[in-house]
Amino acid sequence: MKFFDEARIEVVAGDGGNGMASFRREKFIPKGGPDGGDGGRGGSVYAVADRNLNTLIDFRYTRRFRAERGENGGSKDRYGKGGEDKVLRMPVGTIIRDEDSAELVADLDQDGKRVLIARGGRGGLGNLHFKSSVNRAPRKRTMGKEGERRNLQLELKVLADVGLLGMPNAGKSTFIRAVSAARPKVADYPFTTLQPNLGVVRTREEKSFVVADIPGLIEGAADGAGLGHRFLRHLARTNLLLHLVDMAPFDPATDPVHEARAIIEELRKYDESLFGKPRWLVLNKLDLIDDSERDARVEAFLEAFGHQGPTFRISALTGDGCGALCEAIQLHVDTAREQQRLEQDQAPQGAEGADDREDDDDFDDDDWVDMDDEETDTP
Ligand SMILES: Nc1nc2c(ncn2[C@@H]2O[C@H](COP(=O)(O)OP(=O)(O)OP(=O)(O)O)[C@@H](O)[C@H]2O)c(=O)[nH]1
Ligand SMILES: [Mg+2]
Repeated sequence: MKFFDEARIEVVAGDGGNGMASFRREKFIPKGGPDGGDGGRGGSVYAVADRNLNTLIDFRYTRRFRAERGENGGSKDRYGKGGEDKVLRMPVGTIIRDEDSAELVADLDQDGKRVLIARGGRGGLGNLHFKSSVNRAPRKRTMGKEGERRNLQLELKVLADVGLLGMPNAGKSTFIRAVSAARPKVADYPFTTLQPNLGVVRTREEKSFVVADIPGLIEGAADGAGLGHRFLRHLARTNLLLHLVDMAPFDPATDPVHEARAIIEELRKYDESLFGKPRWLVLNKLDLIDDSERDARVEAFLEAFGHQGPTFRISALTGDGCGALCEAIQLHVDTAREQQRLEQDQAPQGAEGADDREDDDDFDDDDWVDMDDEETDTP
């Protein structure tokens, strides 16, 4: 599965309907007043985050989306019907940018979030509006405004709850295979994983979390060694990092403590906020260590490495300890999500830029249309 997904689309909101200019004509009222109604507003285009979607593939095929035009106003005070809105469903995690201005239009980071991406044009005014004591028979009306038209760039940044960190060969991909349905390639050479992979771990029927498996890091990654550290950006939105350590390296000269410290150092160099995230230590490949030695090796490692925080012992290959680890992760993720929900509820509402744009209600001079300049059905 490709981690990053992109698409380019064009959205076109509906134009507003034109205002009408007409006069009442009734049998015994020879000179009726103005009765031209307003045009309807053009439909707008909205983007809505939908957690049931997980790719932008739909937007690769259909690239142009239009909302309906507003109807023109009619005589006899009839208002034009508003055009229907167009609603585009996108996966949670989609980031929408204006391609021309590079402006961030929306970050659909929560299920159900709805953002206006192209505003429908306002309907024109009928001549009914221009009646005054001095002008009882106005012959003016206005045309509907054009709907907004935008070129947008969509980028899906899948939201993983947990990120895997570790040297190449630590067993990250083996772990994600053990606990999820994801099937990244596993092999006994470094840099098997070249693209991030996601796995959904289901701990109960209604409970799950997403793990991101990224390519391994090595000492000097910040300076470009190995694959560099650019894949760390995929972990920016996670709530928890699992630091996998190979406790039984193939080469006996490799010191797990040295390797583990190197990872922490790369993390520190990369980004303060990633470095500050909750990080759990996961000691892997314990099946390769003899029963009689295991406890002593683990204790010696912990003492030398000095990790503060939860530590787990597993074998990604046999699955030993993976169940308990996933239970603990689920609990942590649930708590973090609850915390985020509380913070969101407390945050001031309506900070969503695009939805708050001023209603463009003013008509410019050149919007005026005089009935005398055009063919109409006036008396
Ligand atoms: N015996 C044993 N072997 C393991 C365990 N976990 C992983 N391995 C082996 O270690 C090797 C590397 O595993 P991967 O899962 O590919 O490691 P990785 O961390 O994803 O490596 P990169 O993608 O290269 O960064 C493979 O040969 C696995 O079979 C374990 O718990 N026990
Ligand atoms: Mg791998």
